[in-house]
Formats: sequence, C-alpha cells, structure tokens
Amino acid sequence: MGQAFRKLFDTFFGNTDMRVVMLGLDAAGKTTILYKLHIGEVLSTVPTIGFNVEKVQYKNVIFTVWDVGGQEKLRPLWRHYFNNTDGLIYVVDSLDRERIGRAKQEFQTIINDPFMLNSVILVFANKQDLRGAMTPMEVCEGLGLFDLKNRKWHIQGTCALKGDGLYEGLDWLASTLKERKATGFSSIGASSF
Ligand SMILES: Nc1nc2c(ncn2[C@@H]2O[C@H](COP(=O)(O)OP(=O)(O)OP(=O)(O)O)[C@@H](O)[C@H]2O)c(=O)[nH]1
Ligand SMILES: [Mg+2]
Repeated sequence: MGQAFRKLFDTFFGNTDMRVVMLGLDAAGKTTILYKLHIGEVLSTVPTIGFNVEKVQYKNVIFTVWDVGGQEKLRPLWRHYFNNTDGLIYVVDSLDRERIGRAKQEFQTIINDPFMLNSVILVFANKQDLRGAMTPMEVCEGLGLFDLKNRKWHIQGTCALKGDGLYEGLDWLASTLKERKATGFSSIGASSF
C-alpha cells in the first residue's frame, strides 16, 4: 500500500525523467531550439556535426534532449539515438516548401522504426515568423500526420528565435508522458523529488 501510494505520488508530483530525441532536416532550427530552452538565449549556430545534449527542466519533468545533426550524410546515424526514447521532437523549417516531401520521408522512417513505436511525437512547425511559411496545418498535411494510426502526436507552430510555442510543446510532452505513466503504458521511472 505504502509503495503504491508512493508510486502514485511520484507520478503526479515527483520529478520525471524523459529522454527526447530532436530530429529534422538540416537548418530546421533544432540547435537554436535546444539552447533557447536550455539557457533562454538564441546562440549563433553552425550546422551540427554529431550531436548536442542538454537537460531542460520544465515543471516537474527533466527532459534530456538530444539534438542530432540533420545533414543528409548524417541522417543514417539518427537510428543510433532511438533506443529508450520517450519522445520525438521533429522540427520542420516551415518556409522550406521544396523539401517538405523529403522531411516527410525521413519522418516516416523514424516513426516506423521498431525502437520508436512507443514514443510520442511532437512536431515543431518552426520559423513561423517568416513570411510565406507553411501553417502548422500545412506542415501536418505535408508530413502525413493525419494518416497516423495509434500514435500520440501533436503539432505546434514555433519561432525559435523568440521562443514562441516551445514551452507549449513541452507542456504537451510533459502531460502526455504523465498520463502514460499513470495508466502504466510506459516503463519510465520517476526519480526522487
Ligand atoms: N527566422 C527564423 N530563423 C530561425 C528560426 N529557428 C532557427 N532559425 C535559423 O535557422 C538557421 C539554422 O538553425 P540551426 O538551429 O542551426 O538548425 P539545425 O536544425 O540545428 O541544423 P543542423 O545542425 O544542420 O541539423 C540559423 O540561422 C537559425 O538562426 C526561427 O524560428 N525563425
Ligand atoms: Mg544543429
């Protein structure tokens, strides 16, 4: 009884660790997002070769966010980050209409990987500040999100430079994870508080 209560308490009030992998085509804005969340500032970025990893605490969730370089030649390495992933953040440059088909192809490959079948999906339709950017609804259609079956997903329009939409996205991730934990869907453990 004591243990069951502790588990329930942890689920709702304790810190929860969540491992998140952030992917998307090159120049989508992943590294900009990571550091905006981690230190609250926009850093000038160079294309990521390899990865960056930082912890981001939001409410009572500690997200460990892996930001992996998105250049074409680096994409075959993405799958090495899939194991034990609770959530995928897929970042799209909403102005890049030409490559939405490519973005879809890579997205579908990721989410259909056996290691990713249980991870929840947050899509950031980034660069909403730019004139002519696809709306989140257009990005949704472009990636084929409406056709997904039995997956938890959410799309959020963002502007990484201003930080708009980023915490709304984390909010969704946090509550979706807590919900899953409460229903025993996932095996993610709660840490001490
Ligand atoms: N206008 C605008 N520019 C953005 C936004 N987010 C990122 N950028 C710019 O887009 C460019 C690429 O951003 P990065 O964060 O380096 O992109 P990335 O996804 O990490 O790219 P790779 O590391 O090559 O995979 C930079 O010049 C950013 O300043 C945004 O919301 N609006
Ligand atoms: Mg980068």
